[in-house]
Amino acid sequence: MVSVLIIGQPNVGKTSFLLNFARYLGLEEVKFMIKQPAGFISTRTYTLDQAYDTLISDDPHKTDNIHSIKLNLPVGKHNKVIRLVDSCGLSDEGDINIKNRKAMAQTLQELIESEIILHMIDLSQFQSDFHLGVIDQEIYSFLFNKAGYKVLANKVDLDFGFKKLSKLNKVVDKRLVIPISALYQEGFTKVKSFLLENV
Ligand SMILES: Nc1nc2c(ncn2[C@@H]2O[C@H](COP(=O)(O)OP(=O)(O)OP(=O)(O)O)[C@@H](O)[C@H]2O)c(=O)[nH]1
Ligand SMILES: [Mg+2]
Repeated sequence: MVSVLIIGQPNVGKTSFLLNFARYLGLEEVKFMIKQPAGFISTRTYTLDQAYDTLISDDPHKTDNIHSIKLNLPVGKHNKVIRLVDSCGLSDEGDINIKNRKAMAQTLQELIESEIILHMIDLSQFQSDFHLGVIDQEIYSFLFNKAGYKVLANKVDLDFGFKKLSKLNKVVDKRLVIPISALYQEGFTKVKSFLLENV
C-alpha cells in the first residue's frame, strides 16, 4: 500500500488535515495504527468528533508518534487505497525532551520509506520574503525534485492567508504548492487529485 506522509513543523495542522480529509472522503470514524517509539504497534478507533477532541491541540508536539489510517480514494467504481500517515512535528528548538526526539527520529524514518510526502507549512507563521525557516528549508531542499512531493500551504482561511501565500510562492516553486485550509476542507479536491495521480 502506498504511504502518504504528512510532515512539517509542530502545530501547523497535520492532524487536523488527516482527520478532515477522512471526513471529506465520507468517513465517520477512523481506525489508527499507532507506532510507538519503543517499537510496538497498537490500534485505536475514534469517531471523528472524539478524534478532534483528543488528538488536536494548540500545544506543540501533541502528536508524538506515527499515527496512520487506511483510506480509500474513489476512482469511478473503484478505489485506490493509501496509508495516510500523521507524524510528530520536526523542530530545531533546543529544549526538546527525549520522547519527542525519538518521535522526530520516527518521522525521519517514515520520510525515507514513504512514496508520497505532503509537507505542511503554516502560512500564519510564515514571515520572510526571502527564505523558508530552517526546518522547512531542509525538508524542501531534500524533496523538491522528488515525484510525489507537495507543499500544503495551510491556514489560508486566516487573516493575511493569501498575502502570506504570495510570499511563500516567491521562495518555493509555486507549482509544488497547494493552498489549503485543513480546518474548512479548502483545497482538498486538489490534494485528492494529486494523490490519485501519484498512487
Ligand atoms: N485557522 C486554522 N486553524 C487551523 C487549521 N488547521 C489547524 N488549525 C489549528 O492549528 C492548531 C494545531 O493543529 P493540529 O492539527 O493539532 O497541528 P499538528 O501539526 O498536528 O500539531 P502537532 O501534532 O503538535 O505537531 C489547532 O488549534 C488547530 O485547530 C486551519 O486550516 N485553519
Ligand atoms: Mg498533530
